[in-house]
Amino acid sequence: MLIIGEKLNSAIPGIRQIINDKDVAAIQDLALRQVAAGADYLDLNTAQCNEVADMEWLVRTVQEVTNVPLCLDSTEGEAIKKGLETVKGDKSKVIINSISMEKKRLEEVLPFVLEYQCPVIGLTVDDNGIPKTAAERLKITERLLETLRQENYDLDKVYIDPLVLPLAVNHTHATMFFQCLTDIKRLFNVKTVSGLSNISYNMPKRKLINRYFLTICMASGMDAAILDPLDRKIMTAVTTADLLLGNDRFGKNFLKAYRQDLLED
Ligand code: THG
Repeated sequence: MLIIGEKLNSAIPGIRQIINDKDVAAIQDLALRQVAAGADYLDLNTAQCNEVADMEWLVRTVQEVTNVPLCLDSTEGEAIKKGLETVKGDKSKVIINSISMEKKRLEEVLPFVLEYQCPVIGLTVDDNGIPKTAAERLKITERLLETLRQENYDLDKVYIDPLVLPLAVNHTHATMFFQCLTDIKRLFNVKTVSGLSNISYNMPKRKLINRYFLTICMASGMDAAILDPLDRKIMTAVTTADLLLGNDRFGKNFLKAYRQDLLED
């Protein structure tokens, strides 16, 4: 499964401070530690700061120390634009996080997806909000994919995020999410992604719930996750689930993680 490291997000209070302080060493340390821990991509979010200017600074600062591809996490066209302009190297590798069927967001961000032909995360939300049922989320997925198809965009580059809602609000939120993942694969054959941690909102033992949720999502066909790669237990769950799901030929990655003493009981 593709790992998108979540740590460089201004919604995390400590990170907001680091971005406001322009603490280059702290950002670069977090970038390098996430990559060393197995992140395939780094998510960058400056929404709680001076979004556009800080996105430019963050992209530059991260790319000074690593070539790992970036996932630009913003709902604002201007921040995505600035991020893309700043990225050096292959811009068509950048994941744009995200578009949706919300009219304003689609109009603002879609042009950059098309200009650079980037992979894109599509949220199952429209101007009526996040639908309550799996069926309605599939309808939005269908409309989003149709919009992209009309623009001759390669649908292999789409990651649909069916959006996790807290279990504490409704005990069916997790099963509905698994249903979305399997249905999106079966009906549309596109990739899926999730941010996971909303599932445990307002519950004790959040990390425990997140970890079990992750493995069921993987078994339901999830292709990518935005998570904290510095959490050894969640990374152990990813490595072990990939082994069990037949995504790890000869157990090569599992054995490598074992030899590096990365697997936690
Ligand atoms: N979907 C998409 N994008 C997203 C989300 C999503 N972007 C934002 C968010 N959800 C995913 N990113 C984060 C980033 C940080 C945390 C949660 C989600 C967070 N981190 C704590 C920390 O680092 O201190 C705790 C980490 C931990 O559990 O160990 O809370 O859903 N498309």
